[in-house]
Amino acid sequence: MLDTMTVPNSSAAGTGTGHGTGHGVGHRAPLSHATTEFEKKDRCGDLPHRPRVLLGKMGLDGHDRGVKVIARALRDSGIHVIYSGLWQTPRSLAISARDEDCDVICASMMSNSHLVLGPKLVGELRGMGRGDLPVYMGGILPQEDIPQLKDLGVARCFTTGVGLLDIVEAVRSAVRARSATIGGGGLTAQLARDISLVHDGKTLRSGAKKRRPRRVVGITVYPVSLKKKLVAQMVSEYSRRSKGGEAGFTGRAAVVAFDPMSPITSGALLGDRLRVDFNSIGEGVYYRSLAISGEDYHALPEILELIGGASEGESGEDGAFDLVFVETVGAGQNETKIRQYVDTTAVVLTPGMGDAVQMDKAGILEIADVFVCNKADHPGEHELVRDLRDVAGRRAILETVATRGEGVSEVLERVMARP
Ligand code: B12
Repeated sequence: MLDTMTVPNSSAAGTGTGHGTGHGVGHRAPLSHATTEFEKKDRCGDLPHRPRVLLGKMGLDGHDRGVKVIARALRDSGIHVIYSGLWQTPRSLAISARDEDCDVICASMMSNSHLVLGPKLVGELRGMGRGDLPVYMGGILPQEDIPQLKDLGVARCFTTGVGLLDIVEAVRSAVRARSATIGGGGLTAQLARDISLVHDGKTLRSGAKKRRPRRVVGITVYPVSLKKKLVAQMVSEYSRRSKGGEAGFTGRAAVVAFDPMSPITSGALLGDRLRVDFNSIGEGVYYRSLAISGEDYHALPEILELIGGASEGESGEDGAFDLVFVETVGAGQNETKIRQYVDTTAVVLTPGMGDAVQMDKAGILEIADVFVCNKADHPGEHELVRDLRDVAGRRAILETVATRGEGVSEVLERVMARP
């Protein structure tokens, strides 16, 4: 069995072929072949917990090929990977790592800004009380810069050509058994740790405050839709209204986003943060990604209470989390369990999703309190709304174009209203 990465095209391995040679396209692999092969295997089952890795790129660096190859290899080794996307700042990466309770940050640097941004990331983590979190850095790192990066606090450096199994091993070596308390890490870091422990069925520290948030909204999709962008927009809108002192909008908003865990490796790719522009949303929002098998939401009630209790009694930027969105894995017609855990369920649909007969089948459409037709600017929208009217009864049908923020306020108002 194959237990390595094979890269038929040498340029894909990033072995140093530069732009001068046409980006290294010497020999083209046939399009019928994947450029990489990697055996899916749980390489982390022996660790105290599934490693959680934040993979990110800081600064104006658009080279995302390598980071995607790493993300897949880590996922296919049983690791939970949170990919933050491009154009992150040292601060946004540090916040993500703290909120997601990661074991390690893997920063991929190809824009020659490693000597500036790497140390800044280390500084941000220390400022947040999570200086214990190791920063690994890889990509185009000249050998002569590596001692300086290490002196400035970067734990490990990797250069192009590093094997994927070596990266998996490095991530494994960063995993330490989780302590129940995080000294000096502040309320949010502690909340993140509490959630990890509860989600993994481990013992929670005594004295953790618990309170169910004022409003818990489930957001699910059928069959596929851009719900993440919609949630990001609603969170932004909530924050704006709450800061403006609008009646009914108090405290802060949080998101718990579930993604599927591989039945083969137990790995997961938690890509939800990609859709949320944390640089503009600010730090007030707590966002947490979690992997689950099927519809196993057994830990959700306690997680919700921990979020609600975490900042209870605090005010302003540190105020309590009064609204929590729960994003489900979605896309299954009979994915209906989430209804038991939330106050209101919004089902997000998109035009062109299927014929009207599908609408009459039992399942996800029955649990909707609100229907949201997203991508309402796409062909087939009128037909979707017409077909939905036949099954919706008195339930609201709202239209949004989440990418432009259109219709978002109406959805937020509807899900906040008491049934
Ligand atoms: C493909 C490529 C591109 C593609 C990018 C496609 C994409 N979506 O990613 C395109 C054509 C768009 C591009 C554009 C540019 N590129 Co270019 N590009 C490359 C090239 C040829 C290969 C990169 C690659 O994909 N490798 C394959 C992947 C699988 O490997 P990898 O990225 O190296 O990742 C591996 C390892 O490095 C490691 N790794 C990477 N990150 C991390 C992180 C951690 C924590 C760990 C553990 C490991 C690790 O693991 C991966 C798997 O082994 C390199 C040269 C080279 N041979 O490296 C230049 C290169 C990276 N590009 C370069 C430059 C300058 C540019 C441009 C600025 C050119 C220009 N003037 O317009 C633009 C900038 C684009 C942007 N928006 O940022 C320079 C960077 C120089 C530097 N930093 O000092 C390089 C090195 C070329 C050179 N020799 O000058 N580029």
